[in-house]
Amino acid sequence: MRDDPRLPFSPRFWRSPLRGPWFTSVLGLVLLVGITVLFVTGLVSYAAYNPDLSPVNDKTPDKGVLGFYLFAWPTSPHWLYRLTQGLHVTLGITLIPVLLAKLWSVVPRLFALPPARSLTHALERLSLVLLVGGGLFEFVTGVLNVQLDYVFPGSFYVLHFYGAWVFFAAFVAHALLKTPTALRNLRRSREERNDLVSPAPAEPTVSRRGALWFVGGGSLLLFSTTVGQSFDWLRRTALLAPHGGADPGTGPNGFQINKTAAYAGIDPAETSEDAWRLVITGRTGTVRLSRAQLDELPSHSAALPIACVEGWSTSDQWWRGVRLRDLAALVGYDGDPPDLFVESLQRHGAFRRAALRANQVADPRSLLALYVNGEELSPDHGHPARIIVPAAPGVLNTKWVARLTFGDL
Ligand SMILES: Nc1nc2c(c(=O)[nH]1)N[C@H]1C(S)=C(S)[C@@H](COP(=O)(O)O)O[C@H]1N2
Ligand SMILES: [Mo]
Repeated sequence: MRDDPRLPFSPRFWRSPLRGPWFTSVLGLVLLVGITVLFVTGLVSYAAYNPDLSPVNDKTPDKGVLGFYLFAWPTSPHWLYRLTQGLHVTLGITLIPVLLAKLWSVVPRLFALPPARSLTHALERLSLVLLVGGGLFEFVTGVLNVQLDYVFPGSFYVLHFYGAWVFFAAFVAHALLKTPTALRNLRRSREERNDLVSPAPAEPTVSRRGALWFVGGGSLLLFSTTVGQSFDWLRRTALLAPHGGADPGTGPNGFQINKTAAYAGIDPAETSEDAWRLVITGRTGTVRLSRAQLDELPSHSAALPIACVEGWSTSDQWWRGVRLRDLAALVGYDGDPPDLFVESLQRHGAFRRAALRANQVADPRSLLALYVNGEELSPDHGHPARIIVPAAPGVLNTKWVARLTFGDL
């Protein structure tokens, strides 16, 4: 089999003159940096959900020791999640051509015979299965989640989270093994002959550098059609994201909508002045407030973005409403406010409830917002009231709020 050039097990089957240590090393070093950033921003995004605060925030209850690093997500700078998650998604999409080119450059090794020359070689190949499989799995689940809007209902977080740890463990082993060689390969003036170099190369149609430019061009194309998701004035260039959601229209409420009121099953009758009451519970009991009564409480403004786990974000919007810590004071927390459990009018769906940590409640910019950019909240942005917290992922900014329960979680 090894000698039949018609079969991929033969080195002579692979004829591209581009393959070789230099090409593989350049791509490998780009991925070394890029995937490390993806892993860190991914872990950070998970921490931003405050999964250790309450089971409603926790999409991976069996995480065990993998949650060792969780911390109280800060509220400053207010654009923190916008940055980390925009970076995570945009960089992930940008790296796709590099990942594919890297896999292409080493594909002959996948077929190398004998499958294992020694125990170490067998272990190395096993780690490659986890590396390649894990890498493809993380990229595919990530892209599908952004593009198809939560295709794995409830389970995306679980898959992507555990997948990340498996992938990154294999990635670290691989990087420790290969980085010194990759750096050496870049410094060499002449290409080494190794198993990646075809023994029977075809005529080149493009130089190695040309091929790298091609990969880089692909990345640039993906980058330039994605990065606009994080900037209002570039949003129209974000052809790959955000996916086709509801058209927000123009005017004060004319910014990106995640789920519409209709989608969430919010009946306009429930949000009317007559029907809607905010129920606040705390140390001293329960208070029910109508929308008119909320309007009489001291109102405050804060300029804050919406930043979704899908990577898109808005610029700062001007929100106006009642401070969460003032609402805590109404039910017996005069000094330091406690944690807060928020429930929406929405009856189904993972994001109808969220828990906020005491540090988020205490921030004077954290509001139960009633207005945005000088106008009443639109139904799709959470009328009659929604949560807005600085630096928090969009998912914690619950819309159509019905009930607030203050107390340590
Ligand atoms: N009740 C409820 N609130 C919700 C959601 C939801 O599905 N239901 N989606 C959340 C998510 S994931 C995001 S990104 C923001 C989006 O807010 P926007 O539609 O006003 O931009 O709302 C959050 N609040
Ligand atoms: Mo979101």
